[in-house]
Amino acid sequence: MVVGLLGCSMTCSQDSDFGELPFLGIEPVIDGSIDEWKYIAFNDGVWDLQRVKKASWYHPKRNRLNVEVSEDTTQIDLSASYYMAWDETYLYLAAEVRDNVNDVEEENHEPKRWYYKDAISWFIEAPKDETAEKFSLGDHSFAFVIDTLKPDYGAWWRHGTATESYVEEPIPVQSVEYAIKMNPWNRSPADYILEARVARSLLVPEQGLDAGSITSNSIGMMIVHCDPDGGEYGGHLLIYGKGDDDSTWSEFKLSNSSDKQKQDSHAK
Ligand SMILES: [Ca+2]
Ligand SMILES: [Ca+2]
Ligand SMILES: [Ca+2]
Ligand SMILES: [Ca+2]
Repeated sequence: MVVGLLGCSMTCSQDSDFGELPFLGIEPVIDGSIDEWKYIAFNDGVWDLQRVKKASWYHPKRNRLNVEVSEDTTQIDLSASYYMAWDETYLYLAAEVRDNVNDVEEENHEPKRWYYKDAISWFIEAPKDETAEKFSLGDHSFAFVIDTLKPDYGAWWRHGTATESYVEEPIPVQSVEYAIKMNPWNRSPADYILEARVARSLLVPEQGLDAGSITSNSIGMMIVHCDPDGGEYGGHLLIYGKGDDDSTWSEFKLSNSSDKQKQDSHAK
């Protein structure tokens, strides 16, 4: 639907309205450096609050950056580039982030409360459908807390099943790998690179579709980037969507793995 409006000149398909997630022909090492695949992945530049404000899905109550008393009120204190790709086994998810405060502790901590901590979550509906749902079957959130101690809740999965919505649990350890590199540019101790991969088998509903059937389909996607900076609910960048209603998430296509020509052009 709206992805063609995002100005994603680098990786958008020429002949459709979809954003397109490239197929990775290499197997990245999940180590917090994304140089080996960032130039192949989908990326549409740097996002911050100023850019989100101009997007069609912007809502001031949901999209906000807290400016705490101790912070420089003239500065945007969070900006990020996101990278996404896939192969037969995994979705690859990464971000390069400039931040001013690393904040992963909170008074009312619960494992599922990644949204009260520095965290990035990719909301994915697979396959994308036309029904407005909130974490029913096919809806997923893969959230990564930017805590280098990698606690049990550091990689979190909110999803739906055939009978339940808002199932909250850690991403099964055998289905996820992630790495966080702090201060990668020697600019701020709160800057980070997140590199992750999640097994696509998690996207397969308990019944119905098999793993292969989503390769030719489109997925819905939204990114939620949380930045509390010591505040309560804190800052949230919502990108490509408006919230838990999956009908607001933007549509992305998983590019055809055999389309080598397109991969080559992405790599340039
Ligand atoms: Ca890497
Ligand atoms: Ca911040
Ligand atoms: Ca839906
Ligand atoms: Ca932060």
